[in-house]
Amino acid sequence: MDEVYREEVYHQAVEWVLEAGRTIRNHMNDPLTIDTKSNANDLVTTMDKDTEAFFASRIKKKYPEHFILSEEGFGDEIRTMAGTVWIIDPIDGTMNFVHQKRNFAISIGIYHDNIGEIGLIYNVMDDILYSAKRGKGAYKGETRLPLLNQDVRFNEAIIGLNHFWLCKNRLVDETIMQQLVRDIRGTRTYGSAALEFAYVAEGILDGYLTLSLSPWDIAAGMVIVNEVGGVTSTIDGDKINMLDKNSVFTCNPQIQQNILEDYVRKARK
Ligand code: 2AM
Ligand code: CA
Ligand code: CA
Ligand code: CA
Repeated sequence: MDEVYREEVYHQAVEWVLEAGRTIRNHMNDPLTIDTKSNANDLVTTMDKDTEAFFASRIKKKYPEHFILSEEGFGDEIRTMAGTVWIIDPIDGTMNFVHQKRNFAISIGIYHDNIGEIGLIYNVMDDILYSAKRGKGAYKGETRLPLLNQDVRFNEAIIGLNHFWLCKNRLVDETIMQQLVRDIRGTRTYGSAALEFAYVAEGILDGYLTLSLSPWDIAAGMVIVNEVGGVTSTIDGDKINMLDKNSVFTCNPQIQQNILEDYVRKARK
């Protein structure tokens, strides 16, 4: 993607994200229509749909040649990552949006020919924008994020981890994952994959491990984490496929092998 063009798209995307965030904040106390999707705990609200519709209409009008891959159905049927693709989660952390009224984010990754060029994760209620352009570093607001700590040791790591890892599940032996929890310094569960990626980039989490995420949960985060020297793969260490669901481990590279080889690989069913 041409640098001047990328800069233009970046500024436009930031403007739309901030505008969408403002709208969400202004309607935070409106009555919500909440539906469920795949199961009773998989929520979607009118705010998720309205926010996605906002992005889709703006993008289609200004960039008719771009594609949209998004959660709530306003995007395109994408079968290839060729060209410019906006990968959008209008509200990441819908359960937090509904129940906690905080700790949710707008997540937008802009990819060109399958390469992540722009990542934006906007913590709406805290008004904090994490952003990155490939090769240009990652930012929290106006502040450039430093490269990840080279000295972090496995037993000092704090890992974002959903509690389902510790319940009986189809992917891993939970007893080995319980041992991992004992061996590291601590775990956190924030309930927004995008924010957990942002925290890995910020260095306040050393990794984030998750069983099954969609492209829109991770597209922006991968660009941002990459810019501070972090790495993202499936839990088997394979490359992420942006057209499918993936298990995900994003982390400081210092702890990647430890966790994937010594725990996840042994726990893998
Ligand atoms: P969402 O809020 O956009 O659905 C919650 O731990 C994290 O997992 C959120 O980032 C959430 O994104 C994501 N997630 C992905 N698939 C989910 C599902 N089926 N149900 C609930 N959360 C899901
Ligand atoms: Ca959802
Ligand atoms: Ca999501
Ligand atoms: Ca969502």
